[in-house]
Amino acid sequence: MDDLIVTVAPCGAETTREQAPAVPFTPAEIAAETRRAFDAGARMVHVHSRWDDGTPTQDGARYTETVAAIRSQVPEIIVQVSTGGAIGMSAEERLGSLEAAPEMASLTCGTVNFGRGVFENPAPLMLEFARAQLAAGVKPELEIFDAGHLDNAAWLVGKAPLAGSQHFDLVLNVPGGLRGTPANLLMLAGRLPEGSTWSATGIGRAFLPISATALAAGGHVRCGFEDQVELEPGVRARSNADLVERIVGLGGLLGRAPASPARAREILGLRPAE
Ligand code: KMH
Ligand code: ZN
Repeated sequence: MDDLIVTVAPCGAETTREQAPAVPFTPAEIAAETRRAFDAGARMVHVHSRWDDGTPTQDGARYTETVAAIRSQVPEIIVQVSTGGAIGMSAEERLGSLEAAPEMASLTCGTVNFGRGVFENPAPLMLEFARAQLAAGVKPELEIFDAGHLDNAAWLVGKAPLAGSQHFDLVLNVPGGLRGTPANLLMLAGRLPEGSTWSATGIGRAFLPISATALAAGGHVRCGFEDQVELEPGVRARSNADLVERIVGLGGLLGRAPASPARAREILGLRPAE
């Protein structure tokens, strides 16, 4: 079986308890959901921090606390923090998450309409974020929400050369971004630089078609309450682990099995865990 890296995105910045009653907010809740997701086969966690009432925050101390809780419960998992935060946050605020000393961090490669708002990532911000991540020894995950973002990523890598291979997350079906169709995913995957690694994220109803296409095409997959709250139309996921289990099951049918944590780090060009 070919190696599969499932990333779990347990809460994001936007998902509410009305949408997903089990969405975790506190460091302990996020760590417990991450443990269940790891046991189901997830090998990386995309972390957003929230205050206890669910308000999203990029506060460095809160991220440090959240990442410490995750590492104490799930020492093997790859920790990737968000630098996207929530719409309307300043660049300085968004970079607060790097204080948690993650192995990886997200880096969105362009501005995109995002529901009723605009997720702003102009060129100077992208460059500032790339340089901050390089200086901190953090590997970026280049987030692609639309086709032009791949051109922005190539420009960015020209200005701030990243060490080693590039890793992309192709995010489809954000309202305002590229629609979540298999054809769109294959178009993006076909345009990635030689030697890149990639995962795909199918937002909402694009969960199954995008995940299945990525698995068949050799990509990795991200899922979790940040991205979808239903296992299939009309069937709520009870936990992040339910979503991970669905991907691992689909992967098994398609000849893919969860990589060991050590192999996942090797594939992504990360240092072995201590
Ligand atoms: N919450 C979105 C506005 C990221 O984490 O880098 C941005 C986001 C992307 O979630
Ligand atoms: Zn995110």
